[in-house]
Amino acid sequence: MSTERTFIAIKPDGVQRGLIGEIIKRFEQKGFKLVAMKLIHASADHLRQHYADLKEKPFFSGLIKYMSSGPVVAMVWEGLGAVKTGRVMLGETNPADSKPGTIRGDYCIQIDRNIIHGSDSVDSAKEEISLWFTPEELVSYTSCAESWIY
Ligand code: DAT
Ligand code: MG
Repeated sequence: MSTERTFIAIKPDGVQRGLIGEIIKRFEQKGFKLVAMKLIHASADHLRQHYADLKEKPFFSGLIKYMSSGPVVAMVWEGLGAVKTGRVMLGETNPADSKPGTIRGDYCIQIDRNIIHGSDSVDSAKEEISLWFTPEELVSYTSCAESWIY
């Protein structure tokens, strides 16, 4: 059983457009396990930390304004290849380049309103998970591993 974890967040536009259930459904039915989830209206400071790598980009301030404009659904999903497969399920950063069947390919059209975040590496996933969740908020499936089929 793989315990690789990825941080996934439904952005404010995804929440406002009623896509929470659809997005959770895709990760759940794919076979990943939900290990943490919360609805949170994140502060601009918190989001500046989350997107620290992008602070020199021209779109940074717009990105922080958008991400702090309403609540987001922050989640941690676990399973074999969760980071890479999660990114495949999201599609490309620009929805215009995202294939139908991916989340961004199916539900959005603008790069600056692309409804969902997903960690891009195992290392960044670890950093993001620790930024958004305390260790106590992450459940462990290890104790029930025998009864899980994958
Ligand atoms: P991703 O979210 O696919 O990991 P990223 O980390 O490069 O992409 O950028 C983070 C977010 O910033 C992205 O989801 C949407 C926004 N963004 C990226 N490039 C942009 C651009 N050229 N103009 C406006 N927003 C952009
Ligand atoms: Mg990124």
